[in-house]
Amino acid sequence: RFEYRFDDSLQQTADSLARQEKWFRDAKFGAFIHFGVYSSLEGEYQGRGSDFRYSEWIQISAKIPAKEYHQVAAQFNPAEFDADQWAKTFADSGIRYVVITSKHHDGFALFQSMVSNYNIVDYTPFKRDIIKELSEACHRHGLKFGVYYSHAQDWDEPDAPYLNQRATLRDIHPDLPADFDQDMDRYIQKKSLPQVEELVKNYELDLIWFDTPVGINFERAKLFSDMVRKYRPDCLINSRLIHSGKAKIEQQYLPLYDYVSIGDKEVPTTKLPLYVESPDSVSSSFGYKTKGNCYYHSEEEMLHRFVHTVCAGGNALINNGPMGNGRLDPEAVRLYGVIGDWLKINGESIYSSVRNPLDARPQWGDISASKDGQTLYLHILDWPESGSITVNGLTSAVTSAVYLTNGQKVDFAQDGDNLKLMLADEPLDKYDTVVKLTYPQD
Ligand code: FUL
Repeated sequence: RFEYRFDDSLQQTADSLARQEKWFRDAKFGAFIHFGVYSSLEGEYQGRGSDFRYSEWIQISAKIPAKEYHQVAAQFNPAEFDADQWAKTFADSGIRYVVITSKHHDGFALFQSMVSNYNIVDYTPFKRDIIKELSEACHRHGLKFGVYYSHAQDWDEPDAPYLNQRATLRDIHPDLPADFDQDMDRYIQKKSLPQVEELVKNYELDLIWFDTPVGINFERAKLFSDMVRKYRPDCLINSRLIHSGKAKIEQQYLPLYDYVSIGDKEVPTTKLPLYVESPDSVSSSFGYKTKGNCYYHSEEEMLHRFVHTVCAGGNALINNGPMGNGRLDPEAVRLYGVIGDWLKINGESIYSSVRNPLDARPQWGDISASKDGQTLYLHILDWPESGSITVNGLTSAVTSAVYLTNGQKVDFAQDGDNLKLMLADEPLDKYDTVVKLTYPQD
């Protein structure tokens, strides 16, 4: 499934590594939030659009002209939004950072903007700045805070290019003059660059998450990167500033951003040379969706996706789509809670861990390690009927093996680079029983 290809010779810059090490590499678990006008439509508009998997794409999938979408925006009123309650829920689930859509492709901003009045404060009856309230609440609860910003696509701006999968520019902007000449730089100068400036100047951002860089070349990417670095030198930038999720990473672009966002919902399965983050979601959509085709992950799938991502050497940024009334989706909260409860017992195998140092991913599950390499964490995801598992590729002698669940010893026998562990009859954890190996290295 994982199609990303990296070149092992790629090197991140010292600045990027330092920024990552401040908090990002230890955090592992982030909450992604897709919230906006589309949340109130739940994936369907006047009977159209529900077959498309992402509800935040409703303007395109239902071909809603900008003028009509503005009317929906003018009624957007998430009256029950409670930033403190959101942040507390995330923190209680072991989440360490939050990334929310400050402006998705529909062009509507969740923050007060002098650049465009098409924003939550100036355009809706709600009138409150969601980005401000949430950033403050997150920091109060010890969470890092970042924003998603769609810098290239903006369906509200005829000058912005977009991935018009289903609708054309003229479906959305039927009144455009026949000789309209699209000019991306005009859009960047007028809206996306000044809005990014507002974000980095006015909010305490720890991270900025760019997306779908259609038409973004080195020069354009540099404008955004320089703007962020100028005002917030510690703020992390993701690779979708210039690469789409599937693109090949090139060394020359690495100074512009700090870490690699892999494809939507991709779970890395092999160890990766660069630090990555997987934009995953609790469901098949990012925005809240109740109409048409949509499903949620099972508890087991969710936890296993999370563990594989961390063991491959990355963070899992797991999305929830809050509801149009401003409340969190209860099913998302429940799934976060499953990971959170598991982390309360097994957190040391995740936070501050590093990717699997051994050669291959084992059949029975996955492996993470402590930073000093002296501890291996065996995540047994598939409990063996045989009652034992083997670990291959060890380079020194294991001195102890215990279950993280209850601290009890696990019997083992090592023969050179192979270790055999004799397990209990039943898993100690429903989804991932972790065995901690003490593995002294020279
Ligand atoms: C994609 C976007 O088009 C989706 O709507 C979503 O934001 C996802 C994380 O990135 O490329």
